[in-house]
Amino acid sequence: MTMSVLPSSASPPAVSLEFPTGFVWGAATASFQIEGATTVDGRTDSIWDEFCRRPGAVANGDTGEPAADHYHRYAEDVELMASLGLGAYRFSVAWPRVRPDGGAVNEAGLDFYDRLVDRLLAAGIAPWVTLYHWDLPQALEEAGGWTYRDTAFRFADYASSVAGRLGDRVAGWNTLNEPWCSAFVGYGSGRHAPGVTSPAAAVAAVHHLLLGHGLAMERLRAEAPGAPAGITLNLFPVSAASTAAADVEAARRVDGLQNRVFLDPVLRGGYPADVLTDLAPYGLPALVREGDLAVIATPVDLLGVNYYRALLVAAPVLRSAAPSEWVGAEDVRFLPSGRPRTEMGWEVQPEGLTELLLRLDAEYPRLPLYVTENGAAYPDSVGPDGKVRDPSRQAFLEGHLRAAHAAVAAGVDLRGYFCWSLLDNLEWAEGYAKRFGLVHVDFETQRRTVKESARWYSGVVARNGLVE
Ligand code: IFM
Repeated sequence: MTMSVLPSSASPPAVSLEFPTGFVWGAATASFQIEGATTVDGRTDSIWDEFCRRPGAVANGDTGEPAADHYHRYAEDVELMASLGLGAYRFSVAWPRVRPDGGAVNEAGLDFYDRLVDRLLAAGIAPWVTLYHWDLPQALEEAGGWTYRDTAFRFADYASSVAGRLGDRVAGWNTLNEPWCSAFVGYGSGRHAPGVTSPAAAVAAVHHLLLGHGLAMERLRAEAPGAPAGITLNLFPVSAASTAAADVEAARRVDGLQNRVFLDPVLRGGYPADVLTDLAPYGLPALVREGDLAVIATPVDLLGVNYYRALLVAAPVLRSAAPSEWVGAEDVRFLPSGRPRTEMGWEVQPEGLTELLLRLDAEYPRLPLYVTENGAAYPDSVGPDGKVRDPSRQAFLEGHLRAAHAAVAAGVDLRGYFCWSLLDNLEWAEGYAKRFGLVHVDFETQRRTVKESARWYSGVVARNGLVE
């Protein structure tokens, strides 16, 4: 009798981590971060144009010019997407192009997105539109911005203009991108435009952004009934650094401000009771008028999840009066968990994505989820051989796709994944130095170079998943 023994060097059989049929594979960008052409075809200033002019507000004095000059190079960029085999492209529309100064519709501004959408469709790429990725017309800010209730209604009018023109071709809609940043970073810590540092203003912005979301949902339902629509939130698993009551309380506050203050109104029709109490000193209960919560809870077809990392939270040790994003919990501490960090200083925590998706599925059931952003900045450069070798980004993406797959395997209704970002771009107050792209951009020459991680991601897209 003979026995066959596998040689010790034999590799185990390949295991496929396939995603569900019809899974959407894409990449994402945002208007102000890539378009440039800030004064072209009738566009007027957004709050970010104004903010970039403030000395010291943005690293290196960087501005929205030229960004990746996508406004003029969109055809080349669509070709790049097609060459990578992407199935979808999530981009945002610039409000100050479509309604300059927040006023009348500017057809020339809409024409740009019309051309982009048609070009995408011709390349077999599904257009996913975000209506608001932070570029509020400066004129509306001067009238009160998101602290002013009327801005929510102006946003709905703008949403109608976009849906009326593009609604016959768009595959999916996000009303707002990361209202946490717009409210708490824009009006709380002031690290982002419009650079206001007022806790009460931040809280007013939360409610008016949510109201704007609900009003825009109603307009999307009317003007673009065929395509799924929802909101995109930047969500974080939050854990307490210890079981000490003060740390547990700090984690509750952070989870409330970061996650539940947005999730619950949209998906459950009301602010969480503890958050309402926490934010009462800053005026939240008084902002909520009759009927607002029903509008905000207009049913969504999807939740967009932007995931970058998890938060480990501890109670404050010192009190300071510095402006903060953490309204009412200003001096909360965020502790490192000892993982490697990206160029943003953010720890790489792929398992947090599984945890987050499982939590959303458990607490807000039957809701289709899309990862609308996930990615990492690393200090990439073009080598002498013309290649951009970025193994850290590839490892980051692979880890997070495995984590997403683990959630799918556990039964989560995850329907898509958009890598942040298609192109290197203006990383807001960090300027152009932080490169998140799958495609490297030389901002002097505007030359695009496909990074090695993009070639790898292209293979994942082609196989509808990973192979190990
Ligand atoms: O670049 C941003 C994007 O605009 C919103 N989500 C996070 C990204 C990385 O910071």
